[in-house]
Amino acid sequence: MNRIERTKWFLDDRFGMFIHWGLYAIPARGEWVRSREKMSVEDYEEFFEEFNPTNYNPKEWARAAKAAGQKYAVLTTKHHDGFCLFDSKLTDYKATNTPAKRDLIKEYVEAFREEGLKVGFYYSIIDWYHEHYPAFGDRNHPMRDNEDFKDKNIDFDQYLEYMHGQVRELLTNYGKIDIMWFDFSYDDMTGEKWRATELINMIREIQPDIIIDNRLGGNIKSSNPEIYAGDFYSPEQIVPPGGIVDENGEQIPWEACITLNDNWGYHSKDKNYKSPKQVIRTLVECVSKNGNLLLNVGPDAKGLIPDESIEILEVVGKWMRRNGESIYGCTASSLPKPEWGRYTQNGNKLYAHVYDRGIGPIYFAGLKGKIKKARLLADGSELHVQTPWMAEQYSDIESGAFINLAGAQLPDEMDT
Ligand code: FUL
Repeated sequence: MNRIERTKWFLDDRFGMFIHWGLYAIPARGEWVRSREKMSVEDYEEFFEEFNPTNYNPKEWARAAKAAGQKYAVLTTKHHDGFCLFDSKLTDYKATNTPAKRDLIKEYVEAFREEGLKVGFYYSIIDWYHEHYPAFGDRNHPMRDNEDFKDKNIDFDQYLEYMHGQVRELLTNYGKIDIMWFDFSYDDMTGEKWRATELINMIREIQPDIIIDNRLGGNIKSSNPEIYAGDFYSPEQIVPPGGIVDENGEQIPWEACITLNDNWGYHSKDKNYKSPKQVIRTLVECVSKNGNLLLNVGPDAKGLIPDESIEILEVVGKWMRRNGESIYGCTASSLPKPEWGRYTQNGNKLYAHVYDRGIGPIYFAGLKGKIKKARLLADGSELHVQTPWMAEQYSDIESGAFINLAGAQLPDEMDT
């Protein structure tokens, strides 16, 4: 399988749930808390001893994702703090050794599969816990200024063995996995420092169809398959203007990952949530540029997705039930970007996402005589293709068409 074949389902599905969950849900100040607050091993250890998410029910997560119209999910199996949600034989720093005493990844995989969703693993190649992960070589390491760690005997190869070994475990012990989402290479850490090519080859051997993100390093925009570093590009907190193409101008699959508030991991004080309408527009924005949206939730220490997030997902789901056809299987349109909103397209069906309805009919440049019929997607009702009075005096009327939205009921969050 090549990249195009591998990513077919992914680009059709368009919308997924990102889940950041780990010990950091207890301090509830985001997933970087250990580094940002330079917490010592001992300080952080408290959360390990306490971790007991009694409300963890991944079936509920899966149902929330499905009801929102999401088709796949990606969960943090290990974030930068090194804590493993899965029962790794290679470490004691794992959920089965906390009061939780459960392999949280196993339950996640089973629950999401049961709901018919595709399953992805986030795995951090950064590790602030492992004794052979270089504290002084990583400007984000919590121990970076701690003199005790300065001359520590680090054998990075041992860390690489561990990291590769854990990826092997993850892809061997949980059945078929659809996405491997690595995070992240930086600065001078080119892919080879992580032995990325070897890692990717191993992954392909175990799970030939899996798709892999680009964060092991390497240049994803290169058209040379030898140095090609993953299946899709993963812009963070941004929808790349103009989409993403390689050096030959070919489309590269991409997925924007975006938070619902301003944090990935649970943050009890961060109430800066996006509105459902902003989320829907972000999803449309991605698809209108040939991309996916991976929308994040950060469950709390008990294992519950915050109510605010659930409420947003419900509204998005309501919109998706009526308008999902304009998202799934859709791509960018080759038509020029309209002044009033965005287009998505599936074959000869064009979807007009109208953000600014204005007054009077809306104008479709370049489509004169090409619109067979027009329907309001939300309820299937008929819309009229109509040339307004005196339209012949408008400058580019020759090539365009008008659709009258008068009388169309467009509820606030359903303005497609
Ligand atoms: C970043 C990480 O450092 C964040 O914590 C988060 O996981 C995000 C998706 O990727 O690079």
